[in-house]
Amino acid sequence: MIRPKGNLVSISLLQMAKSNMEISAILSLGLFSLLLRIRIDVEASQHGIEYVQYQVPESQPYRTAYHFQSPMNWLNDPNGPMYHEGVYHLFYQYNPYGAVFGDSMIWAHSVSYDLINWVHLDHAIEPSDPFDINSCWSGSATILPGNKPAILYTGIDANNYQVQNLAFPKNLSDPFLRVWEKYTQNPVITPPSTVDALNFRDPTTAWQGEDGKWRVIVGARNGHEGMAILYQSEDFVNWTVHLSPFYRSDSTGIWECPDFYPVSINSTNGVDTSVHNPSVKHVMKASFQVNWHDCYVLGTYDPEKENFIPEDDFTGTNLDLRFDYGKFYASKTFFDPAKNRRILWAWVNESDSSQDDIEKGWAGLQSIPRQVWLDKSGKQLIQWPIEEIDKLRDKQVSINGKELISGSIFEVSGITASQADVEVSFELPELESAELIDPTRVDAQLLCSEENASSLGIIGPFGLLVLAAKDLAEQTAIFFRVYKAQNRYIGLMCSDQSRSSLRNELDKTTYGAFFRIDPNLKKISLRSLIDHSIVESFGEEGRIAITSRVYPLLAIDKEAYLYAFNNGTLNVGISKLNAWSMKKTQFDDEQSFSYSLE
Ligand code: DQQ
Repeated sequence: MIRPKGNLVSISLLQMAKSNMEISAILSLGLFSLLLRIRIDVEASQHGIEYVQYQVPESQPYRTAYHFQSPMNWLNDPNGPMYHEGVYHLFYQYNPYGAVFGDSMIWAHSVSYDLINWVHLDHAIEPSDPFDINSCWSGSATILPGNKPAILYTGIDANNYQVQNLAFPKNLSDPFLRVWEKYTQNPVITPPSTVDALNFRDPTTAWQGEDGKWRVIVGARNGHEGMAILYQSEDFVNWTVHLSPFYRSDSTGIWECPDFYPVSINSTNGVDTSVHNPSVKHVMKASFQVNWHDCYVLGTYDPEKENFIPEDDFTGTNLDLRFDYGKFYASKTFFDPAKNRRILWAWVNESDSSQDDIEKGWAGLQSIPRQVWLDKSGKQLIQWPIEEIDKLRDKQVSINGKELISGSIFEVSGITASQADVEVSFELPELESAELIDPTRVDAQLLCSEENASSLGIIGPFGLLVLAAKDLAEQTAIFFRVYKAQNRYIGLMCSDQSRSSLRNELDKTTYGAFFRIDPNLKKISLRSLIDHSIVESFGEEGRIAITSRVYPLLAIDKEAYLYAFNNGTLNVGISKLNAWSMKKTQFDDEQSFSYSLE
C-alpha cells in the first residue's frame, strides 16, 4: 500500500483505486503563482506496491537541463553506481511520497548508455521485510566473478537498527537488471557491540584480496569518534568483523557513505577497486554529517595487517581535503571498465526551504559525473566532468586575447547563459604586486565572504558573473584573488551567492578554497557548468571544485546573462574564453524509451 506522507501528490493518491487510472491534479505552486497540471498514472506493481509515474511539470525555472534529476519528489545519495554489460546504472536514495526526506526511503533505479541520457526504471529496492522495513538506505554495488552484480545496502530494521543487506538481480539476461531480489537470509551484517546501532551504515563497494577473500567497510560512530569497520567474507554472504577499526577519527562523528579505492600514481586511468600493487595509492573518503563535507585522505592500504595508513589524518576542520568546497555530499565512485576511468557522483542538495521544495514538487540533484585521478604531485585528487558532457555543447562563442581592464565588466553574449558550459583561461599580471595575505586568515570560505566579488583588490577579484540579471541586480560571482605569502603565491577561488537572488530566506553561503599558484605559469583556469539552478565550477584544471545552488527571480531562462569582470587594480588577460549553450539531456520512462535492447 502507498503510505501517504502528506505532500500534495500523495494526498491525491490516497483516494485512488489500485488499477490503472489517470487523474489530473491542479497544484497551486505558491512560489511562482503557477498552476501546474501534473498527470499521474498509478499502476499496481508485481510487488503489490503502487508505482507513480508522471510527467515532469513544465515551466519550472529551477529544473535543470543536463543534470540528473528524478521526475519529482526528494532525491539524495547516489547508490551503487556501476557499469554492467554496456549499460551504466545509477541507483539513488528516493522518497516516493514527497519532496522532503522520508521515513520510507527506497532505491530508485535509472540506466544509461552514455551517463548523460537516462531511462527511469521501476524502483529497485524498497522496504519489505523486518530487515529493511523502515527504509532502504545507501550502499554500493560490487561486480562478482562471472560478471554478476551484487548490492550491499543498509536496511533500517524493525527496531530501527542499521543492518547491512544483500540483493542480486533476478534475471542476469535482462540488460537493464530491472528486478532485484533480496537475499533470504538478510541481514548479512549486524551492528557490532562497539558502535552505535543507530549509526552503522553505507557499505562500500567490496574488494577482493590476493587470498580470494572479499572485504567491505561500513561507516560507523561511537560517541564523537567516526570510523570505518572492516568485514571479510569468503563467499560474499557470510561476513566476519575485523577486530580493530580499519581507520578512525576522533572528532568527526558518524562517517556516512565511506568510499575506499585505489588510484594510479602515474596515470589518469582509473583502476578496479580490487587492484593493489606498488603503482597505486588508496583514497579514503568519508562524508561528515557534522558539517556536510565530503573529505578524503590519501594513504597506503596494508592487506596483511588489514589497515589503512593515511599520509595525513582527518582533522574534522576546514583543513581537510575536499572533493568540492560547495554543496556536494554522500559522494560515491565506481570503476568504469569501458573507458578505464573512475567516476565520482554526489548528491547536490537544495539551498531553499523544505516548504519551497514541497511547492516545487522536487528536491535534490546529482552532480555531473566527474572523472577522478591522482594529481602529479601525489597530494590531491583531480576531478573533471566526464568527456561525454562535451557532446552537449551546442552554439559556441569564443574570445581570445582580451584585456580585462581594472574595474571593467563585459557581457559574454550569443549563448544561452542559463544553460551553458564556459571555459576561460586568465593571464595574471606581475605577481610581486599581489596583496600580502594575513597569515591568521586561514579560513578560505570566510575570506571569500569578507573580501567578496565587489570589494576591491589588487590581483582580483576577477572572474565570471553567472546567472546574472541584465542590470546585475542578481549575480553569482565565481572569482579569484591572488595573495603573496612568504616565498609563495596563494590563489583564492570563491563562489559568492550573496547576490544570487532577490529572494530572501535562501542559503546564500559563500564558498571558497585556497590553491597554490605556479609563479612560472602566471595563469588561472576556470570551467563553469551552469544549469538553471546549479553552478559547478572547476578551478585550475580540476584541482578545486565548488558547486552552488542558486534560485534567481529575474535571471532565469532567456533573462539570464553571463559577464566577465575585474575588480582588481591590475589588469588581467583573458587569453582564451570559450562558452557553449548546452543541449538538454533526455530523461525517459521505460515506455517512451526509444532504443530497443531486447
Ligand atoms: N543518506 C542515507 C544514509 C546516509 C545518508 C539515507 C547520507 O544511508 O548515511 O538516505 O546522506
